[in-house]
Amino acid sequence: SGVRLARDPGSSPDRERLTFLRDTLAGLTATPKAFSPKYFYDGAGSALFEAICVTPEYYPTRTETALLREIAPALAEAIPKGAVLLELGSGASDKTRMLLDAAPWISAYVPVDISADALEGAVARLREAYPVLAVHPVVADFTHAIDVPKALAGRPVVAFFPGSTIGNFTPDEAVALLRSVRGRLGPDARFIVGADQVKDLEVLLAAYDDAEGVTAAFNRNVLVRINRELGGDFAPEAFEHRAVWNPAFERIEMHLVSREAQRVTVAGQAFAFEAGESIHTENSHKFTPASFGRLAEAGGWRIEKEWISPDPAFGVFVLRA
Ligand code: AVJ
Repeated sequence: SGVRLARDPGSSPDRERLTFLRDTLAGLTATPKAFSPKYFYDGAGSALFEAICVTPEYYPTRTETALLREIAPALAEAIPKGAVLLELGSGASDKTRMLLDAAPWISAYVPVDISADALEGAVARLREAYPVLAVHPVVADFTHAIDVPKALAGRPVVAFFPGSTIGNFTPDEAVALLRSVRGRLGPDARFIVGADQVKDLEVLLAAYDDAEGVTAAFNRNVLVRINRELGGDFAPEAFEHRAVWNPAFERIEMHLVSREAQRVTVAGQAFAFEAGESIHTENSHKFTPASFGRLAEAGGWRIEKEWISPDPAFGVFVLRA
């Protein structure tokens, strides 16, 4: 496609592959074994995530989208004239439209995503729908690079972090991310964050283990990606998809559980799995308004406004530095 994507200047496809390799080998050596959820999002993984969003069980996307549509006029009040909207982990950029429509005075949009494939499609669609909006896509791991392009310097910035992606971080990591966004965007910044809420266990578990098996395929896709990009020999079906609630940390965990004792090789290194041994692939923390408020405060922000949808509860928060 004709979409030009800026890259995190500190990165290149070679370095990204090496980081993926190093993190994967470290994760397979660790006890318990674990991967970072950011590696789910190659082209196929981003497409599988979009497919999860339309399963009947996965309520967060449609719930947050409906909430954003409803509160868009109030959110628009938090967006200054001429603002740059910077989105962390923008994916398909579908929810962004709610803000662009409610605040047509947004002058530029900077979607940051780890998946070049997801960005290309999203940007092509956005440029068509919003021809006067300046769109500056950046391919980057947003935990490393969240700078506003130089051409847009001086304009007020509103950061947007929907989808409860903040829940994929441990509290320490989330605080570090909140602090770094605050540090880079300055004292006048606003941060609009979506954060899924603690709720009925059956509803939560079903959302991460849909009947059609889309989430299972999403989870196993990281093994397919390791095989292709790092030279691995995982048999993805030899691992069972499992979603569990961890009450101590108030989070859903996804695991890939080895169905039998087996050996797997990645980049020439062998790793042994016992029957029933798991790779911890994702945390999805769930919040209450109080627990999210404590997190935001530890990250250097205060909650200016908050909205929680009626069941299933999902929160949208406007943070001020
Ligand atoms: C990336 C945070 C939106 O944790 O709910 C969906 C990813 N994982 N199903 C989440 C995901 C399993 C998702 N977010």
